[in-house]
Amino acid sequence: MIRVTASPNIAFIKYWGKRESTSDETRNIGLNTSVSMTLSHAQTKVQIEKLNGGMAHQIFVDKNPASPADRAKIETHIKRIERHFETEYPLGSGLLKIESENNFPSSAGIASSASAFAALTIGICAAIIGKERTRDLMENNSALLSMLARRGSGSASRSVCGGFMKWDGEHAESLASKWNLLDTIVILSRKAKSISSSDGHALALTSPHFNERLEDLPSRTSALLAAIDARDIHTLGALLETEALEMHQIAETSSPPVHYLGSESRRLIAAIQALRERQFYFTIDAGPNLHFISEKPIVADLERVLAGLNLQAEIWQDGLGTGPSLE
Ligand code: 2P0
Repeated sequence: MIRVTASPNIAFIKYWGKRESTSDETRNIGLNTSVSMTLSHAQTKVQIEKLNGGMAHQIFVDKNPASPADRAKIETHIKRIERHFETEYPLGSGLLKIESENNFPSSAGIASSASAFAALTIGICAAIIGKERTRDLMENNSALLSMLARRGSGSASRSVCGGFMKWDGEHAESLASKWNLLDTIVILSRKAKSISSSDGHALALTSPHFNERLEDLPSRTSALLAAIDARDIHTLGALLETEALEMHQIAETSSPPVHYLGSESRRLIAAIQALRERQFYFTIDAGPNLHFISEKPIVADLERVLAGLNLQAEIWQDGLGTGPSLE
């Protein structure tokens, strides 16, 4: 039995817009460098067992048989990892029973495809090349795992290690910082988004602001990396907010436009921006929920702001994680 856990990551500099690709090897490469923090408490757990007989892999997601779309993505992922190792391991993985489960609420603004494909990549590798060699990759060649995970889902390239990750091109790499930041997630809505991230990526290039964003990003990214190194929460926070609002501006000015933020998200953003002194800063994924990054716990502050706005929300407390595990 192979057991893997991996956590999602929250992007500080977003992956939004992909390079054109004509092969599986070049799938899901961002047009810009992105930077993220891997979380801790939110986790995907993947359990993999080799089947003795049968005609097909058995795949379960959150205890139910995988949807045809999820099944196709996971089967493709097994094949691409088998292909990668086929010279040394021509027998591949054999037929597998794969069970994937999230411990966090779905559609909560926590990117489940990142943790799922990071965990699946490690688990499928273990089924093909064995646990010992996979552990060796986790310690000494996370770039290979990151590259394989990326081809399943771009953001998964940043979930194969803990801490902070920088993804540029084929794979992501760990940053040295161990700054113990918190991510307090305010879940305003659990409605599944109407436009998938993959469609959002494709539409991003139609925004009239997209090229300007690509020009601005190298200096924003350098400044953000320097703020992480210096543990400067205020500089980091200002950059996080600019970046998150810009990603949503790109989405909203795409043709057709993509609206991920709802009126409640906007009211909360405005109320937070109006606070005179604060130690916490927002970032937002492709959804209506807000992530607040801080050094100290801020749940009480957020509850006060939410109460003042008469907003109902669930709060998920998370923070910097140490990366995937394989048993
Ligand atoms: C990110 N997002 O950097 C950005 C910010 C959402 C908002 O990466 O098509 O699910 O599987 O490569 O990784 C979401 O995109 O897209 C995403 P695919 P993915 O985290």
